[in-house]
Amino acid sequence: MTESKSIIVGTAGHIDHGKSALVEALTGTHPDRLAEEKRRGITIDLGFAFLEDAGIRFGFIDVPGHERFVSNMLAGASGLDLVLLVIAADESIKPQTREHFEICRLLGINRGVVALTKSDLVDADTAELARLEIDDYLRGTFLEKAPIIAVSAKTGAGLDDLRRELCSAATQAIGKDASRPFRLPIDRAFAIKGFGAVVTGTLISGSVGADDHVELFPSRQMLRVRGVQSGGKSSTRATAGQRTAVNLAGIEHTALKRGMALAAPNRFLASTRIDVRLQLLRSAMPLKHRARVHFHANTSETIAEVHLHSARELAPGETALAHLRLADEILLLPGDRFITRQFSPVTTIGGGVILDALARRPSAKDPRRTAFLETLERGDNTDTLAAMIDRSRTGITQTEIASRTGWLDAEIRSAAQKLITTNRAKTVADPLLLVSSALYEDTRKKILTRVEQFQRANPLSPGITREDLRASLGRILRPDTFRTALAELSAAKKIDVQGENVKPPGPAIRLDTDEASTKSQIETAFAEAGLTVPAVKEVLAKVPVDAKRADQILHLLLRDKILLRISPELVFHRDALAHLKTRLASYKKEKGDRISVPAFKDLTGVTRKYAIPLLEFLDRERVTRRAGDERVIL
Ligand SMILES: Nc1nc2c(ncn2[C@@H]2O[C@H](COP(=O)(O)OP(=O)(O)OP(=O)(O)O)[C@@H](O)[C@H]2O)c(=O)[nH]1
Ligand SMILES: [Mg+2]
Repeated sequence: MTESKSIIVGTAGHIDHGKSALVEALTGTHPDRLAEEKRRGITIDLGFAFLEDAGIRFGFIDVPGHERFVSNMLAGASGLDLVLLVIAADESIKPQTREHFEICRLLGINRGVVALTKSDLVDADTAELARLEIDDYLRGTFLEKAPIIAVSAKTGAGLDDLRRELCSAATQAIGKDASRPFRLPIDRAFAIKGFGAVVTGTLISGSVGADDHVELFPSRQMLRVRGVQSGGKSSTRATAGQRTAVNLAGIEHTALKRGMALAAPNRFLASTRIDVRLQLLRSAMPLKHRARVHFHANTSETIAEVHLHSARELAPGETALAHLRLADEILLLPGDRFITRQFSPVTTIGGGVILDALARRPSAKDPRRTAFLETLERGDNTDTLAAMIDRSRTGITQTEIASRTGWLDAEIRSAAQKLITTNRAKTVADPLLLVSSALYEDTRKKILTRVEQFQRANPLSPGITREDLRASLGRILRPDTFRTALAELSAAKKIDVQGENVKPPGPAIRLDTDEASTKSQIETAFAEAGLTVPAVKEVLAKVPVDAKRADQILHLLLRDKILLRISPELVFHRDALAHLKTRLASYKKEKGDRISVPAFKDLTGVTRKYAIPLLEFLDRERVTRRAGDERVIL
């Protein structure tokens, strides 16, 4: 059996036009749940009902028509695949017919059916007049060619036609993608005795089943799914496009509410700054830079401050790229739609689509933002990824790409691969870290220049250390980028990496005649002195090169461990120390394993000034161990 298609249909329309009655007539379920709704005969909050017809599983969301409850309507409208625009034949188009329909347009809903309800109350002429008005109103919109079906919830007239048209629209609708990462905006939370916390919502992406781990936004708690229901029945897995109830372990229902969301774990981040394409309705007042608006996206609602990137004001009917600073954290992804409502009085003024859900704070020093957003808006994954890499400056990881785009891992890999094969980006780590080819080339060039420069300034040095080299590259460079560039340059023999040191390729250190004789002069001075070594300063004062170079040559001898520094003042030749160790070994054989400081002085012929640091050195080397006033020879 083929999986049946799941489609979410939402009602829209003015108060009292018969939305709830029509849902009941179609599905057998009256969607009003609250006692207050029943008492007042109006819908206040979202109601739900289900219908299976012609292999299609419909989830109905019934919304309130009252202007005071538009925010509830918005929580339901964002997940729709189809709109059922309900217009009463006896009243025709009224204010919330317009407002709800504008909202559907702004949310990008692109398919639907019009129901001309209460047709039993009007004569043929009135019905025809209503049709003409509706035709006129819908011209140029996504419902221009939609069927307008006259129905009556009271007599049942037209219901079969309406069902047929809903099925045909549902067949054409694209529906939601179960293979994408899981995301469920929450529209209700409650407790069921014996089960605990339950949330419901329209499953807009992916799927969810018992024992899944899910992340709650914006709190980022990890929760376990106890069980799910989809389309009003319990099931092992709910898939995208279904009304879904999720029973959650490890949380009280009081900690859950509309506006939160469940999502695939460790994949997304919550947003507070978003860059968007903002559209202002023709009916709205001009929107000023820095105006505050009510912001609705998915089931959530908050306040946003609008920053226009390139104007002081947005004119009615116009669109612009804008930055919205949200008062609360919300889980949002590029492509998500939103609605803006005027701060006061509260009316719907516009909406739009999210381009960058993790946007930077607006800044005059960011002239490339517009071009960046226009690239994102064009929606080509490869170009989008390239633009994100460039904008990131230091590169972007697999995790960052996933949270910024909502793409599947396979989509990320495919876009990355295209950039790599066309030399637009370079991968420098596994798991994926992509940097722009420009940055990578720049890093390579800088490494070569720094290594050369350093060696020219310090010809006797074994090379610049990795750490100094990395620090000298100036900007915040990711360690992986540096490591990869260094490894590649070394493999290509453009640099020579020895342990911690990096130098230009070629023989280690070329000493000129003076330097070479300085080196042997220093070595000889210490070799001949045995344990009664001279002061370093005295030795360096006699060499034929300047103090700086003399010091570097001394360091060369120390680095190669020909000389050893055992205390800040004392340097010994390695042969002298080796000889000392042999003498201690024979002392142990002849006189036992204990030696006092005076005995050590006698043995070596050195003064106390040398004896103590030497013994401490031997302790460190584990040749001796201190025991009271004496040493044990080990
Ligand atoms: N005669 C007649 N009455 C209808 C029909 N449909 C609905 N009604 C009546 O109209 C009134 C309002 O219907 P509802 O379905 O509650 O209207 P609604 O659009 O859901 O209203 P809100 O949810 O408050 O926006 C009720 O008294 C219904 O019985 C119809 O087709 N014919
Ligand atoms: Mg109703």
